[in-house]
Amino acid sequence: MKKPLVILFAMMSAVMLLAIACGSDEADPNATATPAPPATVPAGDRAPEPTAAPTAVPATKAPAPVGGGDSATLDINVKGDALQFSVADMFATAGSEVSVTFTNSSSVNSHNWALVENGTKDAVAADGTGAGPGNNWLPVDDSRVIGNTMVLSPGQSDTATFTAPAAGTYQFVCTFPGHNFTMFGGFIVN
Ligand SMILES: [Cu+2]
Repeated sequence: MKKPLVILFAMMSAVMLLAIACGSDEADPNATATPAPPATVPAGDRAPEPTAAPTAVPATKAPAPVGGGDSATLDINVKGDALQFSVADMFATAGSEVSVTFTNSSSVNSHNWALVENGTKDAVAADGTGAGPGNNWLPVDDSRVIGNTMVLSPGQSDTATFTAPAAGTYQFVCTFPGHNFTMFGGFIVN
């Protein structure tokens, strides 16, 4: 009777050990096996794509710097026969090549368009009056004048081309004698 009991205990303990072992085995695989596959599979699938992408990116970045110099075309007119420009402010980007086309649609007045340092429009116009119509009513080789059109008779147009100066506020003005007091605006460089 003793031997069968020992065997029975041995069998019972073996079953318990199996149950414990199986119980712990079932808990571990569920915890570790499930997260593992998703983490490895996508990594393997995505691996080839990043390798191809870096090759294509430098190719697209290369053309961009080629067109580095900005350019802008601005149009401005007058308000009929009034001594006023058609716009109050104009805008440009520092260092860009700017073309300002000024059309004088007045039927009676002559005008010009000049870009000058901020706060100098009246002084430049006064000196322009001294320079006379032969110089487009503008002082010659004056550092305050950044760009300008010719003096335009009614119906004419002309384009002033210049490099936009450093960021800041400047003025545009008509320097035909007497016009500078009402015929001007702000030129903002960003
Ligand atoms: Cu004018």
